[in-house]
Amino acid sequence: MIIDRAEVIVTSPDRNFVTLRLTTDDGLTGLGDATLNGRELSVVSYLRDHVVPLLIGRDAGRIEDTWQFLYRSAYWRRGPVTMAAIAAVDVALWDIKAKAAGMPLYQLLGGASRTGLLAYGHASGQDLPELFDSVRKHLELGFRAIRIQSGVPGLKSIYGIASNATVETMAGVRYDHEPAQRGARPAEEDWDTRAYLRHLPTVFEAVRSEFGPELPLLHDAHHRLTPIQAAKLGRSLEPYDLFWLEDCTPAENQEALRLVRRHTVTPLAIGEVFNTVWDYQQIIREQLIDYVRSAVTHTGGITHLRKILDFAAQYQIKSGMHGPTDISPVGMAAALHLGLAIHNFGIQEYMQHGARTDQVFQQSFTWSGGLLHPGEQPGLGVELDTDEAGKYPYEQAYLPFNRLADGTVHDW
Ligand code: EZ4
Ligand code: CO
Repeated sequence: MIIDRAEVIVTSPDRNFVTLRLTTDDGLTGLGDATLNGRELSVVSYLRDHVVPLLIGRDAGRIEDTWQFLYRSAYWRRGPVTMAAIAAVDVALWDIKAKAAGMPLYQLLGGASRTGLLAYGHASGQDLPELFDSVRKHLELGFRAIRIQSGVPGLKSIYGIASNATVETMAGVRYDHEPAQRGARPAEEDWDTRAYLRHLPTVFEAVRSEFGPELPLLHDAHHRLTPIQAAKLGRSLEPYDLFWLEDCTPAENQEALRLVRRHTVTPLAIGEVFNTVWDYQQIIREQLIDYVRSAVTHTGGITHLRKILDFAAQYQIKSGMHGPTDISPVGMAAALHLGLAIHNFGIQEYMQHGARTDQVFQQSFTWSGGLLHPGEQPGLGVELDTDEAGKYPYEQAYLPFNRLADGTVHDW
């Protein structure tokens, strides 16, 4: 099993995706997701210009060795571009190994630890009627856990609200948001922390009284709070029994979470923008979080994320892998195989992809009873239709950014 070909495929069916396809001398192919939302072409260059030439002629079976070689031989370590590129190679090699073994990847990772993966969807609304409608639509789609994002009176446009309301998917109509917008410049959104901290508990109170105490509810503060503001929010949401409060601070300063923990028992999830175990070292060891948000795609692949999650397991910290639409179907499949195999699975984020995306990527996962399953095809269970992919060339798109009322740039 020698790597014979390595192609970097960029396609933009509903949004931009970067996929690495490796082919071995005996004709097996493996796919890896390298999509970094809003910075896609930097990973394309990292792969095409610096990694692909090193892969040709390597033994496709040597996954750990290839990971260590790509990480250490670059000298410049870590970072989202590097780690997304390494992730794509790693996942493509796992795909090939599992296909060679004739097994779905989760079998190679130790076999299933559960029958399926609890997944949460994104409900949102500018106001309560819109939000309730969105929650109901998600319940109809079979979700058994739901993230709640709400507009804040006085703020025009904020993270997490479905501004275009609906997107067509294979399953019908998706009712959630897609933050990256096509165009030459990032969109500007506005933010007011005090207004948000006042408003959000009233939203959760209304949702609990409408939908009852049992439904697991989540919320994403999306890095916008200081530690003391995060502590206050966590405490004020305690009566509504959140499954988790996500990214309450940016957590680049890991010890900031100590202050949050001291003041609230609301469970915390962090890490979608992290890319190595070193970003987690302190918050795992000091048990400052409850869920690891990293995606396979952004954390050096299955090889590295598994090490993070095994470390987390020693502290009863569980997985909560990032699963927005900017994780491609290939990255989602990798998450599902890993999540099915590990013992400390917590929950999987699941935003459905658009219908065009599902045509570019032929997938074999299943969704039933609120649970995802990666399916029984050998490997990841995803194939890329290059003719379909070729119909959708790259389109520049950026994530938005925030400004406060006085014009200061704020975390988005
Ligand atoms: O903003 O994936 O929990 N999910 C999120 C996402 C991220 C986007 C960034 O690319 O925070 O919506
Ligand atoms: Co998030």
